[in-house]
Amino acid sequence: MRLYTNQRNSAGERVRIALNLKGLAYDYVSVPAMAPGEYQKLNPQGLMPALETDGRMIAQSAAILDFLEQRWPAPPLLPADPLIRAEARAFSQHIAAEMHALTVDRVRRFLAEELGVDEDGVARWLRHWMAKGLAALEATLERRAQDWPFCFADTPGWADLHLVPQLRNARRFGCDVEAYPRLLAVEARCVGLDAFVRARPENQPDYAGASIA
Ligand SMILES: N[C@@H](CCC(=O)N[C@@H](CS)C(=O)NCC(=O)O)C(=O)O
Repeated sequence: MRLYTNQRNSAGERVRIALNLKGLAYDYVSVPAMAPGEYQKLNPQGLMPALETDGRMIAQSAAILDFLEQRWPAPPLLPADPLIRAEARAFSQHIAAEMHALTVDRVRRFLAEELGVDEDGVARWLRHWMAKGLAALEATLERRAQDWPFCFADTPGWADLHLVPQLRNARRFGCDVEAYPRLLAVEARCVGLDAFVRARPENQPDYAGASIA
């Protein structure tokens, strides 16, 4: 398998963590190192990550995670119980669709360069959507059926691999994350684990200093 990504690609970090948790080997392809337009030809969506396998290209981190989970069910990233599984998916989707999608680099650039929003305005936009999202995630963990050490299980999985890269982005946007103790407790349990450590931006071959995506 080949993962098209780059070090700062937080949606790609989700997939890197999943591959590591499942013990799957893959080749890392740094998209910025490709010739201009080459990646778009392989992945018409043009966003990172994408996974190449069996001669096909899968776009979108959620679709890739779904593929990995079905093709290599062990160890599972999703809870077996259908209700808890749905809750883990909803938690993760909130990060991907309601937080990351509104704060990603191309949105920040469009606000600044096309709509003329000044630096302070862009910062307010980012902190608004982040704070709203983090508050919802914290409340979700508070209402869980059980007080698991990770988001929805005794082992790290789907929700945790979404949470960790997003919390890092939140800090870089200047969000105060101290108001979310349950999120921080899960993060603290994840960050030292080998699967998470190996997926971090600074441990990727194309790392070139901290940035947000
Ligand atoms: N919903 C997509 C989001 C992908 C995405 O927005 N990736 C960003 C980096 S985290 C990207 O490719 N940015 C480059 C660009 O916008 O051109 C997923 O989960 O895979």
